[in-house]
Amino acid sequence: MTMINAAALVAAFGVASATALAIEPREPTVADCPGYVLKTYSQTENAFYADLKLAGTPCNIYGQDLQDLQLVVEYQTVDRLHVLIKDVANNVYQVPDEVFPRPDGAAGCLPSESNLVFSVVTEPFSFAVARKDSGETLFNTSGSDLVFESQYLRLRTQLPDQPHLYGLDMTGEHTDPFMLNTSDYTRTFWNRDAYGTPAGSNLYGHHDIYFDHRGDKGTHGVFLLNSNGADIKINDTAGQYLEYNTLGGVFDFYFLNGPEPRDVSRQYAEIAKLPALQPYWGLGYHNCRYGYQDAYAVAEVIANYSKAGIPLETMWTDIVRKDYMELRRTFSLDPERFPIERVREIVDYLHDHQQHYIVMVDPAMYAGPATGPSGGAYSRGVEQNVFLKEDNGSVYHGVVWPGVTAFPDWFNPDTQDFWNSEFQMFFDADSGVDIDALWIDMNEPSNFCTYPCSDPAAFAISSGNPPAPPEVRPESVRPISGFPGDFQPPGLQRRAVQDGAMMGLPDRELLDPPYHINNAAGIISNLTSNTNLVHSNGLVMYDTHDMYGSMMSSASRIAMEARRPTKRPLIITRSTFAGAGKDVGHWLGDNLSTWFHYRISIAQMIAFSSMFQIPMVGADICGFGGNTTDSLCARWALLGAFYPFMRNHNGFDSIAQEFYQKPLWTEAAKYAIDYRYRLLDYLYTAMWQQNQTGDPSISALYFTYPQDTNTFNISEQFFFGDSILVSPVVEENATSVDIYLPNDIFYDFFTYEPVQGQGAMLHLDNVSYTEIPVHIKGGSILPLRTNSANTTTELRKENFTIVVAPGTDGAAKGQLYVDDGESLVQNATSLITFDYSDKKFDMAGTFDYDVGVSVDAVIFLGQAQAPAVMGYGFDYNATSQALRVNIGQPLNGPLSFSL
Ligand code: MIG
Repeated sequence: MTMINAAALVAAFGVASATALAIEPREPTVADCPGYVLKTYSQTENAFYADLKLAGTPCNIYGQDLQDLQLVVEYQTVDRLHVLIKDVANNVYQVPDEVFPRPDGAAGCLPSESNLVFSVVTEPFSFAVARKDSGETLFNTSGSDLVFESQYLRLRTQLPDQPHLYGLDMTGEHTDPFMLNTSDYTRTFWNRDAYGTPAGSNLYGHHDIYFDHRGDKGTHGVFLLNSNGADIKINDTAGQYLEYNTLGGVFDFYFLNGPEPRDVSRQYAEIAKLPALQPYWGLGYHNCRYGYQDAYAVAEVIANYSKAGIPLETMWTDIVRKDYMELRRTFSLDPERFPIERVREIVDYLHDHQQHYIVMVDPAMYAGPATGPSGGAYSRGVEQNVFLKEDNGSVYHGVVWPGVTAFPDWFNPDTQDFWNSEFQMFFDADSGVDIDALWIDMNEPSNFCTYPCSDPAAFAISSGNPPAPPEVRPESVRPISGFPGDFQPPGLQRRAVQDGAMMGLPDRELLDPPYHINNAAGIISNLTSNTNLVHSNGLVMYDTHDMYGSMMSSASRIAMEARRPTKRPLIITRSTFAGAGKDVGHWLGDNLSTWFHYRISIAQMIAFSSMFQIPMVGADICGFGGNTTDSLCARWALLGAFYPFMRNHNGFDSIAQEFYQKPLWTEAAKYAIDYRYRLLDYLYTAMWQQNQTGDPSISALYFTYPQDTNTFNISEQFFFGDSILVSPVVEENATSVDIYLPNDIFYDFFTYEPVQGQGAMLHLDNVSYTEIPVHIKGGSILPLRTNSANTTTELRKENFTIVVAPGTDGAAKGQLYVDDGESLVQNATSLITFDYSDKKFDMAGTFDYDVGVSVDAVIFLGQAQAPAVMGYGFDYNATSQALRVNIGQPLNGPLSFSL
């Protein structure tokens, strides 16, 4: 292997760049790039290493071509293949382990055991990944040359025609609400404050994973661990392809075999980490608004909910327009409108009534003198040296809500202490605002100051030149199998963090790189903190920008745990990077009160739950910007009751939309919260299951019916848990909806009547503004609370009713997980399983957590007739074909009986 040291590499670049630029007669394009050739390789039992050498004259289009790369291929598990293409010298920035801990692939798996096969073409270098059993090619880069430059990476994979692709973040693009477009389409990663979540633009998150669903040929996933800005282009001009264009980093791919969609979710969770389990109360109904004028307005809202009889679990307070902060400064209280005594009264009142309180925290600290009860966060931050800095060592200043602000540097090891202590001071239960959970915003990070603040011309710069599609080359594939195993792999270490020194390749154009991604805000430094800022560990914002929100999330989780060490933190963030779900949940940002945003929220929620492993997700119910309408807000209450995170949130200049504002909304919301709460343990169990295994709690129809091609592009229906199919009405003033029912047996959730799905659309009429079509999938058993309650604390005192919905084979299954709902470490838990087959019902499992309630009844659906004799009393309804068996026994041990 040729290893060259960092200094030599830098010198080589200097020469290459000077020469190339001096003699080049015309602007080179990507088509001039020479590609790489695989020179030497070596292998171990489960890994393959190769040297890649630039195959000709550097093209240096958007930076400088790297001469020497290393390919590392690891068979990590039977279903996961890791393919890393990086520089030999390890100078190029890679996502740090502290932000995204790498999965432990050390144990590895033998290629002979793997379900995936890796192969390479040596010249020009390309690689492919295929399924072992069917030979189906999943990924194949032979159609165009690899480009690996200091500020631009490109790799293209061929795909089958008309592929069914999902993921790569959800941008709200209205022409393809769910399945990715396959022609002339770009998805951009560059986290951005995106008011109105405009269609077809980069929004708040960076999740570079796609699911490729090929029906009966299976589903697989491709995850690229890279945090740099990127355009992913999907097109069909040179055969169907998907092309990565990133502003840097390395190609760090994980191929996930599936072959079922849910397998891909689980396999991704092994890399991204399992999502945090949320407190039970966090699944209750939340109300928020930007613009409550003072503490009295907040108190009034709480009182009005109670007067209207709408269960309010949690009241939220925002930052500005007189919301709780003084002059919108984080860690301050407005002394006139939100005096600490009044705020504490509100919090105490809420806590006395089993309700909760949440406020917002923004990362940018007001760069001014101390004010308010715990004012002075900025001066403490300066003293502790925890803010992002300019080259000259002075604190970097941007402009956010409070005015001139400084941004915490989450890579600085002292920032966590600073954050913990600011939280302790401001939110301390004895003297501060005793919040139960946290809302973090503006952490893309957002900056109102356009770059460069004095130069409006910067706005003009937008998308880059799309590279010309090269010809498809014939393959000369050399499969790799049976590694001999006598080779010692070279170290895979990323460079150690060096204090102060800049990390990553030197001499890059960090503020406005030559390749322009399709950032809706223009150049990458616009409306965010400057991308040439250097973190305390030497990493630059150019590379780390998209992780800022995730890092704030992790730091905030630790700070919340420090305040209440025994309780699960609930944190809702706007900006996320891959893997954020292990710490936080997410709301879908500044949507508008439109039917488009109502509908798209379903696809977004499906993506966050089943593809990105951030299952605590929901959109602002009734819409954030603009004015909601009577039917939109009523329908949104009904749909929002099936978001894992159910919150009504509204902008300051919109009409009021708290559910009690209109009788229709009140009626819809009461009904919605009633069924949500009866289903709350079912939802909690689904969330727990995802926390244990990565099985998604919200999913698309094709997850359950992967062979049914009609389901592939359904984005306005979804599964809530494994068993509940939700099919909302999706248009203004409509009282009907066409829904798809796969060829399977379903039961109406509200009437219990069986509905045989025909693999066809079904027209539903007379769906009033306070109703939503919901079906139970045959084969399921649901644990429901018999009655709803006003708070989740009261709900936990309600008995259960078990609903058995037999499948076409007459059998059904379900489970119920119960614990105390909020402790990080549980003393006792119960995992109760339900089974129904051959007319026999069985409840078994563990019952260690004392739920303290009873099973009122077991209701069997789809019963053609009443049983002749039974050990229990029962009621039979011939119309709905539901048989209710009255049990009335404590839920503390097994139960079995036959019909
Ligand atoms: O620039 O805190 O997405 O939910 O109400 C707007 C005020 C700042 C954006 C959030 C929104 C919140 C608002 N914030």
